[in-house]
Amino acid sequence: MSDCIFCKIINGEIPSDKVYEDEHVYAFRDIEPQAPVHILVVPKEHVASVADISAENSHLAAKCLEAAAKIARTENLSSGYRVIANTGRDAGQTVFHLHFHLLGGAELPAMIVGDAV
Ligand code: DGP
Repeated sequence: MSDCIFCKIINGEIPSDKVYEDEHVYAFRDIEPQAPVHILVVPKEHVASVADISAENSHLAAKCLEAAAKIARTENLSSGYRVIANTGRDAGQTVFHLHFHLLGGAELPAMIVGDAV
């Protein structure tokens, strides 16, 4: 999608601190980190949110989670991490390109990513 910030990051139009890339997935460090390790794992194909996952594209979500597990190993998050997909306005989703926040590197607070209600 031409006006999607994450599509522009994937295409290289906007710079990012890339940590992982494969055929289906691109992962980069969040610009506003909320933990010592805060990485966004996104499918290269534009899917707006978890609400748009279907039988046709669910393999992309699976690829993202597979990549998240790999990245967690390379980032040495063996003591634990959190994977979050804010979905829709009430959940605080601000970028409507499916993304999984991978957070770790410290003991995480109960609420993280997006404002607590
Ligand atoms: P969410 O609120 O779940 O939609 O998370 C969107 C995240 O995207 C938020 O933590 C900040 C991050 N973000 C937004 N714009 C950029 C950007 O241009 N570069 C990077 N690296 N992260 C961004």
